[in-house]
This record gives sequence, structure tokens and C-alpha cells, in this order.
Amino acid sequence: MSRKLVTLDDFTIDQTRQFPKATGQLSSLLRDIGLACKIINKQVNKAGLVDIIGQFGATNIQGEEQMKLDVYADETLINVLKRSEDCAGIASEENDDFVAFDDEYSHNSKYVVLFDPLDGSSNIDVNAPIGTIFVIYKRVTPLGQAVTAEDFLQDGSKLMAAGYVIYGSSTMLVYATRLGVNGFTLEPSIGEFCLSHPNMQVKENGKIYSLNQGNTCKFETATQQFLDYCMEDNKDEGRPYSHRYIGSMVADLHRTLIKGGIFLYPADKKNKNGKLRLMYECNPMAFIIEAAGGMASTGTERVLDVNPTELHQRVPIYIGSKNMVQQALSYIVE
Ligand code: AHM
Ligand code: MG
Repeated sequence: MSRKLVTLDDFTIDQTRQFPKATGQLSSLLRDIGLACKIINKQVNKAGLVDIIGQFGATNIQGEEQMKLDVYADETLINVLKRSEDCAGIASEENDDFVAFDDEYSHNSKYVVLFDPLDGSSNIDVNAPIGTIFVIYKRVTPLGQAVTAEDFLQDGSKLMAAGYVIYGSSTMLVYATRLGVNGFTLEPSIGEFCLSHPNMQVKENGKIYSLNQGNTCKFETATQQFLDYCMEDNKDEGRPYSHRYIGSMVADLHRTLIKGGIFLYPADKKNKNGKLRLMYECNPMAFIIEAAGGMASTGTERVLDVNPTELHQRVPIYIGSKNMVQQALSYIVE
């Protein structure tokens, strides 16, 4: 029996129809982000050809400097969003400061987008999955002027929508709003993201823990105790758990979303705020996992409640299946 294909556009139009006052601007912004990611995907797919066409970031046979893949992804998103009717400005891991689009049209756009254009880019060399992470906020400054830092430095709890695209064995866009989380797989022959994983839910219990275990000697006692718990031989409680770590947040969290488990990048003795960035790595992932029924904490508070002070600030993160996150937090003594 054949099933009707539901494209990302069909899906967001249906969602918009549920809200008579909705203007459709969020859907159209999502379409623009999807388009940018399809362009990035084409380039990511060619990464395996570097021996033939030359290294990204190196000089090619014609003597032209080739753009690095993460810079290419950043520029692609900026160029597409600049032309979008609905985006007033962006902030990205690749740029020190936010970019306010300075034209009359953008001054009247309602949304700002923050993104990590190509997360886990050190995985490109080994052909492991990488991803684009994005988050959308409604601006707080009045329409009719350029956006300011205030529009970007909003708590995660205020965000409208978030998602990621994973460039893996297939390319998938996972998109979350307060209505839930849905996954769309890119159908290359028609160039459309099609609904493949409706209403994604993260399991309450998991059997997989995911962190850079090589850092164990640097971890605080609480993390070491949680690790001992995960590795303990306790058949009755289903332990030891399996350890999986790709070192690409999008890939590790995509697995967590589908199979359950916990992903953590905790503080360590040297890095009190961990490694990962609040605004375009932790907040979007926390929103997605919470919308799917999971949990995300910095160890001391809900990730989405952190009051941001800087665009590139880092926070420790414990994220995934509720019961596993709670177990990890139980070792932290305030
Ligand atoms: P990046 O933004 O420089 O790519 O770094 C972020 C990545 C995440 O995808 C991943 O979870 C983490 O760094 C891995 O770090 P480590 O190599 O320290 O385990
Ligand atoms: Mg990153």
C-alpha cells in the first residue's frame, strides 16, 4: 500500500491552518532554512571527493582558494536568510557578533535565527555524520528598525522553534515547535524533505550513555560517580549500559532521540562551563528533547532557563531520557 508523501511544506501549512491567526511566516522561514541546508548537503556530499577535487580550505588546481566547508555552510545560510522575507538578522558560531540585516524589508521582519552552520566539522575527514543546528526567536525590539543584541540574547524558554539537519547515511531535518517534534528525510530524487518520523518521542529510560570518556581523569566527582553507575555490573537493573560517542553532537543526540539514552558534556576541573555553546547548540537541542518528552539540564538548572549574557557562552549539559538525566543529576551536590 503506498502512503501519500507529506513534504515539509505540506506539513507546516497544515500546522499553520490549526491556528487561524497564524501568518505563515514561521513556515516560510523554515522553508528558507531547509533550502539552505539542501545546498549545504550537496557540498557535504562531495567531501569524500577531496582527494580528487582538492581539500576544502586549500588552493585548487586553478590556483583558486576553496572555501572551508563550515565557512561555506555559514555563508549559505546567511545569504539565503538575508533574502528571506521573515528574517531580521542572524547569529552564528562562525561570527563573533550577530548580523542585523540592514534594509527596510528586514527591519520589518519578525524573527531572528541563531545557528551552528556545521557542527562536528572535525568528523568530515572520517565521513561521520555532521549537522546544522538552528533556533528561531521572535524579535523583542519594535518593527521598523534593525535588530539589536536584545533580540538574540533571549532565554531558551522564549524560543519559537528549533531544529537540526543531520548529514548522515541519509539527510534528515528534525523540527520542533511546542506542538511536538517531527523528522523529515530528504528524498534526493525530488529534492524535498518528506515526513518520515512523525511525533518523535524520547524514551523515559535509556540504556546508552554518551560522553567523551577519555576526559574521565578531569571530571568532577559527580560525573565519575555517574560513570561508575553506568558501568556497574547489575543485571537486575539492566547495567552495564552501552557507551556510544561519535563526537558530533547532532549525531549523538539524534541517536538519543530515537533510541533513548543520555548525552552529557559536563563541566570538568579545567572547564567550569563545559564545551558546548548555549545559544546555538544547547538551547535548540534542549528545546527539541523537551518537546519530545525528555529533559535537559546544566547540572544546576534547566538549560532553557539560563539567562544568557553572551552570544558564545558555554554551559555544561546533561540531556536525553528523563530518568537517566535525573540519575546523573542525583550525584551533583549543590
Ligand atoms: P564544534 O562546534 O567545534 O564542531 O564542536 C562541537 C562538537 C560537538 O558536536 C561534540 O559534541 C563535541 O564538540 C565533541 O567534543 P570532544 O571532541 O571534546 O569530545
Ligand atoms: Mg558547534
